[in-house]
Amino acid sequence: MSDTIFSKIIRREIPADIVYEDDDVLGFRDVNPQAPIHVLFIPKRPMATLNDAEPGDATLLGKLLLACADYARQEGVAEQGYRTVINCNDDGGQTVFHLHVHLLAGRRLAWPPG
Ligand code: D5M
Repeated sequence: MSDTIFSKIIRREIPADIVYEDDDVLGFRDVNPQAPIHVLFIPKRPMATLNDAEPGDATLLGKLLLACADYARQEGVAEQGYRTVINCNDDGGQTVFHLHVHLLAGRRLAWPPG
C-alpha cells in the first residue's frame, strides 16, 4: 500500500499527540476530534482497509480493540461508555487508507451515525 500520513506519524516524521504505544499498536489523538475523547488506534504494520485483513491478522485486530478498551478504562470513561468505529472505503467514510479504529467518548453519542 502507498505511504499515508499515519505511516509518517509512526516514523515520527510528523508530530502527533501519542497516547498509547506497544510493539504493534499506536494510539494518538484525532486532529479533528468529534468527541471530548477521540483517539485513533492503528497497527504499526500498515494495511489500507479492513478488507485487507487476513486470518493471520486476527491477533492484531484484537489488540487494536483491547487497546481501545484499556485506554477507555485509563481515561475513566469505560463504565459511562464509548464507541469504537472502523470506517471502510468510500461509503464508510474512510479518508486515510491506513486501517484505524476510532475511539470516541466523553459525550452522549447519537445512533444511527450519519
Ligand atoms: O478518519 C481519518 C481520521 O484521521 C480523521 O478523523 C482525521 C484524522 N487525521 C487525519 N490526519 C491526522 C493527523 N495528522 N493526526 C491526527 N489525526 C489525523 P477516517 O475514518 O479515515 O475518516
